[in-house]
Amino acid sequence: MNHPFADRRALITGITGQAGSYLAEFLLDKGYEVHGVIRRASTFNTGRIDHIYQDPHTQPRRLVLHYGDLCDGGGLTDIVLKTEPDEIYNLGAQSHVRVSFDQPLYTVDVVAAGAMRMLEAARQLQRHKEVRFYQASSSEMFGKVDEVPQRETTRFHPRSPYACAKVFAFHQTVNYREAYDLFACNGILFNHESPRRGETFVTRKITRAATRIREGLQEKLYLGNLSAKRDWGYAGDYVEAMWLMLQQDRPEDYVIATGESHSVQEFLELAFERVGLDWREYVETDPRYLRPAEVDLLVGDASKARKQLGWTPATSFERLVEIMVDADWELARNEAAEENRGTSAADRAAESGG
Ligand code: NAP
Ligand code: F7E
Repeated sequence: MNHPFADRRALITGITGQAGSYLAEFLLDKGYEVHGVIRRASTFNTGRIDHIYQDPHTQPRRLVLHYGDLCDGGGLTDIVLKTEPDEIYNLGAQSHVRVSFDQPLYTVDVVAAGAMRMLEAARQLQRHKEVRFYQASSSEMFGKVDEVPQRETTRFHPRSPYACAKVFAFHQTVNYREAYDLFACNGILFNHESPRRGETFVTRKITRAATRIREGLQEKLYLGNLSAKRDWGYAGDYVEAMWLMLQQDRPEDYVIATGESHSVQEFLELAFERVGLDWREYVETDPRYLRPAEVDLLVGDASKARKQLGWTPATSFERLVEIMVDADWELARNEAAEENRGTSAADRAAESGG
């Protein structure tokens, strides 16, 4: 099949994460050769991309993985200069806001200095080849919001080490665009979720718990602040916007959001309702999940992206909850079946004196 983008190469940091895995699928579908930076870990961390990683002996290889770390500038530069990508997507991050209060300096190193290391590597590549750069900026930068809804011009008021680090990376991306003429864009993405969301983020924590409780695998769900409101979209929709930003004539920054805001409690209600349970019987609050400073309300205005990129979200809030609950329900049913198989094998062994 002849792909219009078959001669394009992309490099993704954070390819093993939620958004990185959807972006890799999206670019491979378009015909790109995709390179990803992965961290060496003591256990496998490629679960979200195993289904698109071909047999290494198959030629040509369209997905290639490289060991690297956003804390290691030399290694990143080597990867960028070796792979010579047309497009770089910097999605790697310590992305958990609550954890950033426990590990502030590490978070700043990965998120703020890490973005700068990638920008520097891109600047070096640009000396002999044009390259376009996407920075994964975040609605968390708006923090204690100055206006509702938030748009590209809304003042930043970050409320966590993570958000402060993202503000630094945002400004450096603009600075490299202005100082070095690098084609660099910030996508200011509001929360995006999916069945591939990490299990300690609130949406996935809820859908895992609701379905596990339904299948008798768990009794309670402990949460923090239920009144916080977020603009939740589907991660699969949002990666297209990242790509579209790098296909424009001029590099700019864009808000990507649904324009709707819902509370954590609304998410809870819908998720438990889908499995036929009343959340009030199972949810308890635990102060461990509260944050030293909270972001109370986020809702984005993506009209610039709609007008200039032609991008609109395809998945509603209600549908997003359904997609996540249904995927986790299947997982929970499999876990329950596995547990029963384990029990009956043990029963059989006991009966036969084994
Ligand atoms: P995620 O699931 O937490 O994925 C983070 C990725 O970064 C993983 O691949 C992780 O690798 C990698 N990573 C972490 N530390 C690293 C390091 N030191 N060096 C290299 N890679 C490292 O995050 P996501 O939800 O896909 O989000 C993608 C990006 O968008 C992040 O930058 C996030 O901050 C930003 N963002 C997310 C949202 C959202 O709602 N999801 C909204 C706005 C912006 P491992 O798999 O090895 O841990
Ligand atoms: O929290 C509240 C919590 O951790 C959402 C990251 O992708 O999106 C994400 O950051 C809300 C907060 O996501 C629990 O206090 C209540 O108000 O799912 P979250 P986040 O902090 O919005 C932004 C855009 C990013 O850029 C980040 O990388 O839910 N909440 N109880 C809880 N949150 C968690 N995690 N766990 C709870 O038990």
